[in-house]
Parts: sequence; structure tokens; C-alpha cells
Amino acid sequence: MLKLAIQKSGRLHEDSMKLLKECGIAISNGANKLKTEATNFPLQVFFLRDDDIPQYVEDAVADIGIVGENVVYEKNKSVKTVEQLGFGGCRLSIAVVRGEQYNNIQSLEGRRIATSYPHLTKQFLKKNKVNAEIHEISGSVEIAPGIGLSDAICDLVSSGSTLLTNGLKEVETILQSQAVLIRHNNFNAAQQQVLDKLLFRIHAVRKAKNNKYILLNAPNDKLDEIIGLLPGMKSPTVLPLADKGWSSVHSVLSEDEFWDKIEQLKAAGAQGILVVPIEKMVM
Ligand code: PRT
Ligand code: ZN
Repeated sequence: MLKLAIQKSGRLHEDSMKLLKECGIAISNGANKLKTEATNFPLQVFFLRDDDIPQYVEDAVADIGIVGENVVYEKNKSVKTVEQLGFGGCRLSIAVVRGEQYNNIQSLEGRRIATSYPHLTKQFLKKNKVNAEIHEISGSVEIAPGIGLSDAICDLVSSGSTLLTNGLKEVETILQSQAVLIRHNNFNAAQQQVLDKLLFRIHAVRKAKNNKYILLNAPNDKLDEIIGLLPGMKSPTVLPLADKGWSSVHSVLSEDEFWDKIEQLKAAGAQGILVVPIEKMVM
């Protein structure tokens, strides 16, 4: 039995629950529950505040946890990142008042910076040999310059609209972050086995998301050229169509090369191209 800590509510909660579901792990999400157990996988799930997750995992109260890299690095606990999960993407950035002149990082010398990330902010300033005053606050960091508490802030940014509405501009990026799976450092063989099983499923889910299943019709005299354009898992499946002289070709395309390939396939004579999402992909 493995104990997994996820965020109780907030930006990572839904995606964490969705990932478990896509991995075929059935858990009931009791709104006010602290913990629950999967019915079909050796997993217990704890619902916690994200800030507490690294500590719980370090102490092995939870064996694994899903949390933002920003929190992992800020808390600096003795935990190991085992997998990047591809959701909860954001960056930790320094922002200053929009109208203010900002040349380079030296412009922060002697200024007051409000943040909920004192450790990462200090580390960044130290690395760049800048002395600034750090004001640690726990929320609504973006209003600090407006109310005269600070000259700058260091906070998470995703779309940038919070900075915009508060008259701030992003000037330095400290960290790119996404949700990750972490574990403690005292795993036994049985725990590792369950983790491997979970990772196997996570890989299949993530791989499938990055790929599409493609079906197309190809004139037989263009078949070699069209097959040459397709990677496939081993090689594409080619089936004869009722209409003589034509074949149906099935393959898998990755998201990043998708549109280029579709254009090339059309240009090579492919017709009736269908693209279908893949639910799981096991290599
Ligand atoms: O209650 P609990 O302590 O568990 O939750 P929380 O309020 O501390 O965290 P929560 O739910 O806000 O965020 C959880 C995690 O989501 C963070 O630790 C990040 O890893 C990730 N994440 C991704 C974000 C954002 N994007 C994000 N945009 N966390 C916060 N924000 C905030 C940011 O602080 C700022 O106020 O959103 C605002 C900026 O967003 P934009 O889109 O306007 O730029
Ligand atoms: Zn938090």
C-alpha cells in the first residue's frame, strides 16, 4: 500500500484526480475527507494543503505526493522528484511597477520585494549578487506595490493577466514549474513495486496524450512515399480497400510533428485522413 498526498483544493486538485482516473485508479473524492482509499489499486490518498506536501513526504507520512516544482524547490525538503506530470505549468517571476525604468537585475539593488517564495527569491538574488529586502507575505502578493508595501514582487505567473491588472511588468524569470510526483528517500522493495506500477500507467497516459492515431486512404502507387512519411510504433498497418488500387494506412503521429505531416501526407496523395485521440499507449 502506497500513501499519496495530493492538494485538497486549488489549482492542482482537479488535474491530480483526473490523472489517477486516467490511470484506472478508482477513488471516491469525499469533499471533506482527509483521506480515502482506492478500490482497485494499493493506494491511499491524502488531501492536504500543497505547502505541506513536501514535509509530509520527507517524513514518510505520505510516500509520494503531487505538488508544483515551485513548492518542492521553495520548501527544499529531502524528497526526490520522480516524474514531471505536464500540468500546473507556471513560472516564478520578479515583477516591478510598469511605468518604472528597469535596465537589468541591478535595478533591484536596495529595493523591497514582496513574495511568498522567500527562499527561492533570496537564492536568486544571491546568485546575481544583488542586495534587496525581502518581505514575506502569504497571499495577494500582486497588490503589495500598489499599497506601498514593496517596490517589486516575486510571484507565480501563468497567463500574466494578474500582473497586467495590477500595473506590474515581469522582468526576471526565476523558475519554470509544473506539477511533479515526488517520493521520500526510504522506499522499500514493495513500495517501489507499487510506484513502478503507477509510473507505468502514468507513462502510458502521458504518451497517449502526446500522440494521435491517424487513418488515411492511399493510392497504391503512392504507398511507399506515404509510408515513408509515417513513423508508427513499429511500422504502419496497411490494409487493402474494397476499391482496388487503394489501401488504408493506420499509424501514430506525435503532437509536435502533426500538422507538418498532415500537409506532407496530403501533398503525397493521401485522402480521407482521420485523426483519433488515443486513450492509453503502452510501448
Ligand atoms: O490551499 P493551498 O495552499 O493548497 O493552495 P494555494 O492557494 O497555495 O495554491 P494554488 O491552488 O493557488 O496553486 C497550487 C499550485 O498551482 C502552485 O503551487 C503552482 O505550482 C500551480 N500554479 C500554476 C499556480 C498558477 N499556475 C498560478 N497562476 N499557482 C498560482 N497561480 C496564481 C499566482 O500566484 C497569481 O496570483 O495565479 C496568479 C497569476 O496567474 P495569471 O494567469 O494571472 O498569470
Ligand atoms: Zn499553498
